[in-house]
Amino acid sequence: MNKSIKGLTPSEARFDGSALRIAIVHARWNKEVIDALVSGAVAKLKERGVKESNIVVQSVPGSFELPLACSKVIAGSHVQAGATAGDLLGLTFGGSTSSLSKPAEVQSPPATVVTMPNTPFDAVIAIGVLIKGSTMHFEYICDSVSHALMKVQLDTGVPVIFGVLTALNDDQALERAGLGRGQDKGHNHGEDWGLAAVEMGTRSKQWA
Ligand code: DLZ
Repeated sequence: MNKSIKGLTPSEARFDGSALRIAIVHARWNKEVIDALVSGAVAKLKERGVKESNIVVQSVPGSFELPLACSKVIAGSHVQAGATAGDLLGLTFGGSTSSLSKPAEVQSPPATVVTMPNTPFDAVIAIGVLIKGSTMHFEYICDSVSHALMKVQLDTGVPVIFGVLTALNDDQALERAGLGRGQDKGHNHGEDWGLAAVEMGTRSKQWA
């Protein structure tokens, strides 16, 4: 059997993630696959030196919610000092609950709020798993989410890594998360997305 020519060629450069801050925004639909993909991405981020404290994980219900959440998370990294991106969304990051009772200076802002850069995210990884059903839902969501995620990265200048599986059935999704049911478990694409985030986060700093 001919070996497939498909696949990602590793970069010749080894990118150092130790100075990067990366957000992962993931959907909760099809959680078994999502969990493996998120773990794969986090493992590669850490392998490339990204500090655990600089990896922020945020969840949303489904893939359709990913573009807005990514956009808010990116915007939230530029809010007033003392607030976190989580404060902006009023949600949870990386296991630590961002308080709804915000620091005093954020609860009672001065008359003129000076927006100053907090620590911005160097890249965001959007992770979702869409599995085709019997209606056109899949086609509409795949199309709108991929276009919207592209728009977020072009509008903000922050790399958004496209970690959305668009699978025709459960097996395709499982295999792309390294969870295949056959002898060949497949490859965890989350790992590629972690590496892509480090590469694009580093490069976009250089290109700035
Ligand atoms: C509704 C829905 C369906 C049917 N399938 C998926 C899916 O396979 N993967 C996914 O991430 N989300 C799915 N959703 C949820 C939508 O993305 C979205 O959360 C809801 O329509 C609410 O906006």
